[in-house]
Amino acid sequence: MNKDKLKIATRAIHAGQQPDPSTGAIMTPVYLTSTYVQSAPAEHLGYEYARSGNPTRTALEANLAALEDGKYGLCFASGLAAENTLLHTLKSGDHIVTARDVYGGTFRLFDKIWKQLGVSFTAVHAWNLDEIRGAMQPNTRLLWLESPSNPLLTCADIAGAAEIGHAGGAKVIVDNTFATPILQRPLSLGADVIVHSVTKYLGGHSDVIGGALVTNDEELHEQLRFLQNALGGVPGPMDCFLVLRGTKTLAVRMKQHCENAAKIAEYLAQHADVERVYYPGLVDDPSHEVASRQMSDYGGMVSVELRGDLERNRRFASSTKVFALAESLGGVESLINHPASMTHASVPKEEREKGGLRDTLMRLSVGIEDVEDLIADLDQAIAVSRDSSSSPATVAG
Ligand code: LCS
Repeated sequence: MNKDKLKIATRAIHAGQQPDPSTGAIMTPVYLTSTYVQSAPAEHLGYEYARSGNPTRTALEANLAALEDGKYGLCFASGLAAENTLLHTLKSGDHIVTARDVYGGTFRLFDKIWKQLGVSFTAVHAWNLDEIRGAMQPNTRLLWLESPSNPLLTCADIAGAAEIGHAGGAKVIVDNTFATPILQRPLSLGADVIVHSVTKYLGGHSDVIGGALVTNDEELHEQLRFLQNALGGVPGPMDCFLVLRGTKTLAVRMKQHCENAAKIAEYLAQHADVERVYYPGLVDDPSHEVASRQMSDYGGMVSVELRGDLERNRRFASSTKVFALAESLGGVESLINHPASMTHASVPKEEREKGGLRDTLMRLSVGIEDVEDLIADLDQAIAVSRDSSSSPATVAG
């Protein structure tokens, strides 16, 4: 049986993992060790020091690479550590073209860290290929996409954008955190590197922070592997174990996230109090066509604005009982988040608005609870939020 040909739900459970040769343990052990004994100087079993390598991490790196149809995977202490390591392939004078609508921390990394080090960037509406083409410069080294994007859920035409990026000599990066490899595999669409916050769907249970990079480019992988060790932003073995456990159920979880999110998007779209729903699965969503072409389903994230002002929308976010008001996403439990004051507070208001992110927007990470309970919860929160006497003093964040 050719293991490379196994379907993704099978790969999710088995790739990168064999029963432990010494005991037969079916689960990859958590190798809680910082060093490995050598038989003679520089003679060892492939592991020297746990920043450079750890067998639990090796299993996760192989698992994530297999899920993305990639040859090489590398894991990091967080999604931002993965991104920052990738950005270390650049030098002063280089330029990035980035989607405007990306996770606020990604924007902050470009704007507050790398810009000071001489790496400039141009933010574009990545759903518009002409805008991407117009932003490319002779010194553009990276084209950075996030699709679907956080939090507006816009989708970039990855194949079209990759052609433009490559024609300009840039590597094409896709943050695939929202889609996961179950719904979208950007390497097959022409991307050079996939970025993940494994904190989200890959981990899936809101109990771990982690990041990953996957590529098919051997030379780039060797450079990234050097940087992983030289910069040192690696995950611990227990975190790798938790993510390995998470990916085993990724396929079934994504099915339920998608099914629930589609029903919630439909429910919100027909509600008289709703100003706008953002969900690529809705047929009239601007990203529906491109999402249908490059994704197998539309994901578990839905954004919404209720009619009325910011206070009304804040009351809504503070009134849900099953949806917890919190940062993060992609876990089994449903969360609600106010991007302007929480996940995207690090993006200046003017920049947020240029990208179409309004202060009234709320983002839902739809979990895998019974969807009837989720809809009933949103329904009561929308009703409560009509009454300004229930106004909370502040929104957490
Ligand atoms: N990429 C995307 C698309 C993200 O949503 C996040 C975090 C990151 C990268 C960074 O990953 P981390 O370092 O947190 O593992 N997104 C968050 C969010 O929307 N709420 O809290 C964190």
